Amino acid sequence: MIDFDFEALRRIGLNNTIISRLAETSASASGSQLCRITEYQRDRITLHDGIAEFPARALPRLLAEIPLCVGDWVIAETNSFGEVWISQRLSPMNQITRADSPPIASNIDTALLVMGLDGDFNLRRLERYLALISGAEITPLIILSKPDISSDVEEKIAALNARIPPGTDYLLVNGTAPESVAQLESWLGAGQTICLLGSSGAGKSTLTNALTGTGQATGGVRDGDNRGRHTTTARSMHICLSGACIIDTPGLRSLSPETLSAAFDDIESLARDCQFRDCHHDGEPGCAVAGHVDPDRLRNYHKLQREVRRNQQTASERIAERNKWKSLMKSAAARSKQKRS
Ligand SMILES: Nc1nc2c(ncn2[C@@H]2O[C@H](COP(=O)(O)OP(=O)(O)OP(=O)(O)O)[C@@H](O)[C@H]2O)c(=O)[nH]1
Ligand SMILES: [Mg+2]
Ligand SMILES: [Zn+2]
Repeated sequence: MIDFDFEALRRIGLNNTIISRLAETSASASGSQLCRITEYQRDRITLHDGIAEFPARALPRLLAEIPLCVGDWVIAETNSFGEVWISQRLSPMNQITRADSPPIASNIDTALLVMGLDGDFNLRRLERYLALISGAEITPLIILSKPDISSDVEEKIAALNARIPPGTDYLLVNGTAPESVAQLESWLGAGQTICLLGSSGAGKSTLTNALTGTGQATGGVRDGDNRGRHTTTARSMHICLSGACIIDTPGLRSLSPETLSAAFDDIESLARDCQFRDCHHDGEPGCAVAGHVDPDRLRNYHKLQREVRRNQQTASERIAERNKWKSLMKSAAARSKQKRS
């Protein structure tokens, strides 16, 4: 059986459901600890044991079977070199996941769906988030941010009321005003775990800062389209002044031009030596990239670049592009009909 300090772990969200799942874990050597993942990045995991945070790694055989995420409860062991290795994961009481993507967060009591009352306001996107959350059997709470700087607030609220399932709670919260953030109090009891979801720039980190009294980086929104800058790049858990645990996440379309450049800086630095500035690295003369980078990696880079470009397009640009495409298809169809007849 694994030793654990209930009082200390309660601070980071331990509850009876999780304790009952400890029985599923196989008996381990002494030195095994029950911990929670408080930050998950590609190859860097941070654990909390109720007292402090420390870095850890996951055993490859575990990762091959189970994708880990922030909020997971795990068993960790310290080896003779002082390295901490995660050897098991307790099956989560719930998990926020999107198809074909790694899980977003585990063991959540309430999901705060943060949406700006500015240009970010989009009921179809909100419905997608609601479906994601209710599918995971997690209580949603809609946070309508930026009421202080938005127009048509009453119309937007009326449209929201007409659209969301009855009984779904929502609050108007100005994340930059402590008295407004205080409305959240009753969802933030000690030991509760809250997860923030919403597009980049919606105000998730601003809210996290207000609730924890700390400084997650926050970013402005781009002029003109109210879109965010993808300031937050990793999912991380923090402890609120009220004793609740809060998980801040990057805007779900988490690929920004900056993260793409950082992930492919080898390609981008080689590309500076291509003969042509707009080289596509696809057989052009004087290309410094093709042949020097794994072709599959190059293909993936191009694919992700297109994705970033799509994410940056505004809705009207997307519609214009789709219409252009449609009319091209139509004239192509007309041409082939003409040929046949
Ligand atoms: N006036 C006003 N500004 C807000 C409010 N909430 C957030 N902001 C501002 O909006 C900008 C973006 O906020 P963030 O908290 O960084 O947004 P985020 O959701 O964490 O964005 P990502 O990390 O990119 O996913 C910041 O400049 C905030 O100061 C609000 O309720 N009122
Ligand atoms: Mg953020
Ligand atoms: Zn090139």
